[in-house]
Formats: sequence, C-alpha cells, structure tokens
Amino acid sequence: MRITLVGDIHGSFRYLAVLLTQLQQSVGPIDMAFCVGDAEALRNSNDLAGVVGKSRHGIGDFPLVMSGEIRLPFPVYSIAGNHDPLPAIDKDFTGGLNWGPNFHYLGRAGVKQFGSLRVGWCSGVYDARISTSGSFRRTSATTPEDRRYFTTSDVGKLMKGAKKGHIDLLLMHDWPHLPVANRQKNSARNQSEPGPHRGSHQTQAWSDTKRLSLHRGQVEARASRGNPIAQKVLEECRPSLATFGHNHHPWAGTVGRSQVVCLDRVSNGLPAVAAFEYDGDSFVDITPPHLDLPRYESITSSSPSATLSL
Ligand SMILES: [Mn+2]
Repeated sequence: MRITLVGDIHGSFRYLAVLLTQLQQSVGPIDMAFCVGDAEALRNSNDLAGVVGKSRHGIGDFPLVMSGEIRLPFPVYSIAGNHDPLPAIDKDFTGGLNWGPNFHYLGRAGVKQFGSLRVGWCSGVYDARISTSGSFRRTSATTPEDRRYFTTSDVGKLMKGAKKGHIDLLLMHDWPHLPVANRQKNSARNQSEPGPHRGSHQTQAWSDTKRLSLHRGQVEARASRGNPIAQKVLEECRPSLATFGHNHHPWAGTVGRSQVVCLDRVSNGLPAVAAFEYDGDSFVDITPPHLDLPRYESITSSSPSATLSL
C-alpha cells in the first residue's frame, strides 16, 4: 500500500487538496493520508468556538470540503493537535469520526488496523501538570485550554494497544526530544526547496542530523525541544515509522530502529508531506524531490497569518 504523511493543515484544505493531488500525480495512486494534527477541520462556528487561539486562525477552508467545492483525492485520517475542535471531538467520538468527505478524526488515542498497517496514535500536546499526573481526569467541565493536552490515560490507551501487537506507524503531534539545534524559521518556505527526507537533496537545516542513530542519553543531552512522554512512547513502542508535527520544522532521521519524520505545515508545500510504500513489513520513502506547486498565497481562499502559532 501507498500512504502519505501530512503536517499541520491549519485549515488550509484548499492548498492541501492541490498538494495531495500533485503528489498522487507524481508517485501514483495513494491509498490514504495520515495527518499529525492541527488540521483545524472546522465545520461551523461551534467547532471554531472550541479552538484555543481561534481569532488568529478563522474558520479556514473546511466548510468547502463539506460542501464538495474542495475535494480531497483520498481519505485523510487525522489525530488532533492543540488547535483542533477538541470539545466537539471529545463529545462526538464514538470509535471513528467521519468528519467530512474523505476527512476523519481518529480521536484521542488508540491503535487501529488499516489493512496490513497497524497505526498507533496519541492526540494533543504535552503539559507537565496534565500529561504526567495520573490524577488528572478529563470531564465535561474540562476547559478547551486543558483539552489541548494528552493525559496519562490517553498515553496508557496507546501503550496498551502497542503491547498487543507491533505498531507500524506512530502518530503524535508534539515532538519527542530530537537534536535540532535551533529553530530555523522559514527554512522551508520556498516550495521548490526539498523536504527533509530525500537523499542528496538535504537542506542545511537538517543535513547534519540525518541518519543519526540516537540513544536516550545522547538525545536528551542534545535536545532543544520535545517532551519526555513522546520520547518514552517512541522508545517503548519502537514503531517502524513515527511522525510528528506542531513545530512546523521538517526533520528526518532515526531513533533506535524507528524512522522518524517531522513535517512542516501544509502552507509550506512539499516539506509538509512524506510518501511511503509499505509492503507489510517496511516503509520505503517515495517522496518526490520536487512538486510543481502553485504559491500558497495564489491558491488559498482564506489568508491565515504567516506567523501562525504552533
Ligand atoms: Mn500545534
């Protein structure tokens, strides 16, 4: 099967549709996509009201996906980040949310089989208080602010599924500790610039870290971002492939036996996607070195700020 990973969409579904269509034209038929969260698939003002920092983003393009004006070329399965309509996701989730045509939220955390592909995920971002204290319980009274964070119970659900069978693909929004020295803003703004996962086309931002084989001590010593829980999940689940978003910073490498791909946001084009051929055992990166994409500004129907928060 052929899959693609997708970075933070932040409501830019019109550009996502162009990006996925172009990608599919380049690599051949793609079965499905997995998004690392902050999709901001907002159906209505109610969903918008549940997103923290909503005034900065607006409702985005998702209503046009719902009406059929924007057509996603294959199914997109998304975890939630810190800018998704979490009150609605928590309220409506009954084991698989068909949110709109070819767009699905996976819910909080779990493990699910997609054909031969076993996918594990945990939505949300890390908070020292909520993500490490077993006493925190999400209830109907939990604020949208506190819903942004994953709980020990969410992580437990993922780990329980991982114990029952090897996870091929792990999806989380917030990074584990990875050796990225400095955040290089706009390093991948130019869409003709190659993404993080293509052999000789490496950019300076990540070339020195590619193919690093890291052990816990090394990683923590060199880490400038990430959180200890995502690190623990990655090390204990040992997925074949793991992907993260949130930082809008492309990065590729290995941690233990896991291939790790961190993705840029969709408005930055090619660095926001990574395509893989999966043969039931291993993943082969088939992301093309170049896609002939229009400029984001020329295609978007809304104009999210260039300084989107993470
Ligand atoms: Mn985020």
